[in-house]
Amino acid sequence: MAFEPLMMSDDFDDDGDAGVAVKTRARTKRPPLYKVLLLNDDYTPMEFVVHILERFFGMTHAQAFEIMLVVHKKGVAVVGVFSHEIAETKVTQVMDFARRHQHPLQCTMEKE
Ligand code: TYC
Repeated sequence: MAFEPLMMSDDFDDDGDAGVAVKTRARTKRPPLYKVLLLNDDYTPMEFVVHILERFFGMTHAQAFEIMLVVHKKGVAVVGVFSHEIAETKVTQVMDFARRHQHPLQCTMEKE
């Protein structure tokens, strides 16, 4: 046949989008952050807590003393915010150090 009708399936846009270009934005989600919390107890010496805050959280003595007092008075304080891996490392470092010195200090993390 000289003029064979063109079938949709031969060539044309038959996917129902009428030729409209649609771009989906690649979603780059920031990873969640985690708060590291220090808990009060009746037995861990204040100076030991101050030392932990200096050693593992890079605080000056004055900052460390201030945060230690917040925990002592309020029961708990956020001592830093980190990626999941770093937060986990901080918690482990604090818990290991406290256990080695036989203090009952507790440190935990929670999603921000
Ligand atoms: N409450 C403790 C005391 O009186 C001091 C302390 C502060 C303990 C902060 C734990 O996370 C803590 N010796």
